[in-house]
Amino acid sequence: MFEEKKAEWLRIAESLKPQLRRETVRPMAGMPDHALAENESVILDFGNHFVGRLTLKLSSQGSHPDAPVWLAVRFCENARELNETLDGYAGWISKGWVQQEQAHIDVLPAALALPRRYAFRFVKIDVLALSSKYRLVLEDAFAEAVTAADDSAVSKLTGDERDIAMDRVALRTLRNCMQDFFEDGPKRDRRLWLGDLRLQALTNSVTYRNFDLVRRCLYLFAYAADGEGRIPACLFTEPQVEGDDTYMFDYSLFFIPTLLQYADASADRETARDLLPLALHQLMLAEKQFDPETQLIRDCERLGWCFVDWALALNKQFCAQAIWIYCAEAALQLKADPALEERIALRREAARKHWYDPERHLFLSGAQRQVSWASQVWAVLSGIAEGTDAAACLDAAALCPDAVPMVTPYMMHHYAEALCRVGRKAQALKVIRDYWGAMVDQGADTYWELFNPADPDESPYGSRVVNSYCHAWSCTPAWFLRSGILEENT
Ligand code: RAM
Repeated sequence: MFEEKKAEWLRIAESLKPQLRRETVRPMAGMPDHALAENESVILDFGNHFVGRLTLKLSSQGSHPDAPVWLAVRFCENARELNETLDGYAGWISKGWVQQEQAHIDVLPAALALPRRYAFRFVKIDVLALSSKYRLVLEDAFAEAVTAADDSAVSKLTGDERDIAMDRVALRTLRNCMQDFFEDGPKRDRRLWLGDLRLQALTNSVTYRNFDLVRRCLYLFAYAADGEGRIPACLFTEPQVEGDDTYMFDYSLFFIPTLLQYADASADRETARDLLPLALHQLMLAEKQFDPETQLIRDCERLGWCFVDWALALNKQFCAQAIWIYCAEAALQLKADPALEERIALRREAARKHWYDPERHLFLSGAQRQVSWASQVWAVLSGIAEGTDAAACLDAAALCPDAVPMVTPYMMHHYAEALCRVGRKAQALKVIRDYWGAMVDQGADTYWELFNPADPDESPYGSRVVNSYCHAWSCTPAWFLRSGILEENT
């Protein structure tokens, strides 16, 4: 499907590939004031989070080096990573993501230019071996930092100091994820994911306003759609653009609101027109998941069939229905369709009838009738919860200790947005200050992929050593603080 369009879509995407801005940065602290002996370590602190390539200028002191220098170099996005180790790693994603190198240098002086791009604030250098006849001098350390973002495009935020600090960290997060495309995290996975793109594009529209980059990403996804026209959850761009063989019910559908939001923010109606058939096609593909009798979505056992949040215990059935409605509403804004409007109404009604517990004011999910925060949030955002039920279900979740909690900034974004929807703007601001503000209090320069204040070791991957600490989907405080959504009269 859409095969005849693919070459042109790729051409457009590649024509929008950004020129990266480059800046040379040096450590603000940690450069050693003496020549290093075997087994010594140094920690260079670059003073902020950067994405780039590191060069170390090395020389020697003492006799002519009679053995190679053997170094280990470790890159850490924040200070807590400095104490983490790969020993006994039992996570289920590749430990190859941990940002470390080893190098042997035979001849000094030398410039050791590490070839990989890293995301870091701290660089730890361990001198694993020298000979006793010489010491190692670290003459200089610098990195060429890269981003597609133009800092000068962003206006200054005024007002509450804590909000300004939260906004600064949010901007840094988004900026450092803005590379050849909107990456989900410059440490990991360094890929374009649709769920992340949606929130990046939203925040970009009130900050860097780099609409070409959003447009490029929309076209990359369009090109990466498979033979059935299904948009993958994420894609690779190297060695050539290729969709990942991972599909998520919600992520494919989020192409629709992402396209709508882009068209509204950039006023580029032409792209919306060009990609509309592909966007609407995602709704058609989702039809298979519905029971035509009940108008309810069928649940699915496959882990990750629908993402919603990284809470492994979360049942996604209700959220999937709600997200379909949310995306179908976006489709209506792109193109009026009375038949679709009718289907949305039926599915809202079916969801209410089947999953609402009016006594407890809660929306349930799955055969086990699970209570989760996510279901209440999506009930609000989709309009399944209406009138006073909307605020009531959010309140009821707070009173339900067994409700499956939210664990990612991605889910917390949707919670804060749901609070705004029901007019609880002050509460939304409090949630943002408590949640993202707590990361700032813990010294974050950029926001993390995952933050559970109740469990600092939480990781969806079985080990926090592979967690990412500059993660796209957590950049939205800048959107909340700048878009006007928190203002009382909006
Ligand atoms: C992880 C990444 C990414 C996210 C997916 C669903 O692999 O954190 O950002 O979108 O999960």
